[in-house]
Amino acid sequence: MKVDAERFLADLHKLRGFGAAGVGKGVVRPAYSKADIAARDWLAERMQQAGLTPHFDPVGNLFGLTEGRSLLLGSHSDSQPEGGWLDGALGVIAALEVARAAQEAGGPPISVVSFEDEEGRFGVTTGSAVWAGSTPLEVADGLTDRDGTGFAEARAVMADRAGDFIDPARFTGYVEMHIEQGPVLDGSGEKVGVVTDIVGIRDMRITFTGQQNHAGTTPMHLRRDAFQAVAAFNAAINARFCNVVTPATVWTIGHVSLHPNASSIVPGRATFSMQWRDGDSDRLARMERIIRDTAEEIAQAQGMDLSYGPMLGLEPVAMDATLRAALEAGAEAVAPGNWRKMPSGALHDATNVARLMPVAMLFTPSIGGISHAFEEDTDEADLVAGLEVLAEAAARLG
Ligand code: HGY
Ligand code: MN
Ligand code: MN
Repeated sequence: MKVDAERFLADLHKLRGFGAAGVGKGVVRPAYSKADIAARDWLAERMQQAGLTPHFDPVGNLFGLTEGRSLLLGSHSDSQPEGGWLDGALGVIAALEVARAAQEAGGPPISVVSFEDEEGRFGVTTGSAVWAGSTPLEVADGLTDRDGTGFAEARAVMADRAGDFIDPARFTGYVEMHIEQGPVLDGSGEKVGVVTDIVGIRDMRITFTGQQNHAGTTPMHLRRDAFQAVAAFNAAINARFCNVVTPATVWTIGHVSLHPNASSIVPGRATFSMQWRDGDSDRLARMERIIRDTAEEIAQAQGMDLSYGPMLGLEPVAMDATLRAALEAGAEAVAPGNWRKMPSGALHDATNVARLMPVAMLFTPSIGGISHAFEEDTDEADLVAGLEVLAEAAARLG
């Protein structure tokens, strides 16, 4: 089969038009938004034109199916609240191009998927987590986004398109191409990364509730200021994690909501996201203990009530040796001596799909290591090199 680089890049730029925003090539295309659904409808059309049968499942995952058993390629086409044009989109459009080229060449059989809510408006990689059974649909339906909208309500918007969940036995394996989203390949000048494993993650919301009060009349020593509790919590865990983490461990408080969020009111309530990632499940568990103990101590010391949202998590996952070997052979063919094996610090749908079938991933460089930001970008020559590696690997596996 022969992939068409121009057709691939044209489709990638077309997808960027859905939800184009901000500076440069930024997009705002969160799961189930108008832009996300319009992009999925367009993708379904492109799948049909490529000779695939489009199929939406009950959570909005879009498959482009070929007949019989096939390799599955893809990623996600939803974005972060502020995202780049390649995160997820690259893997979906590369999959579409490889499947299209395979249709034109009369094989091998390749299907395509764009998972829904990979970026976790509701959970963590929600669409693939439900398909793979890591999150039961009833549990997902109880999740809410940061504005309080429920997953059940959000996915209902696509109900008129939805068929059943696709039987994973249709697929022999899953390969996901993605931008690296970090500085390694950009720093080394290598063209391709073949992923060895994907880190694990834990994510939960924590709420401190104190006493809302007047910011002028309430003496400092009488305050129960929920923001001060968050600030103390953050300082304390940064210090306590020192004994437990490695240089590869990461943790983030990425969303803080203060109530009522006004300059003349001592905040009575603070809800914040606490997320941590590492390649070792035991370390993730030790960090959880520190988080919970620290939150309890601070709540006690500062007169706060403490509550937790549901704890979401995915375990670290190793890539399948056979699929990985096909990607390594593809990388060596396309970029001889100029690729590397590397772990993934970002999470991907492949983590969930690994419960259903063998999975593997390849990375292309990210300029400046920037992602989850409008500035995210990759040289088009590197995007095309990645596409060629994916096609090579698919041909070998086919
Ligand atoms: O956050 C992640 O690692 C992924 O991009 N959802
Ligand atoms: Mn992604
Ligand atoms: Mn992402």
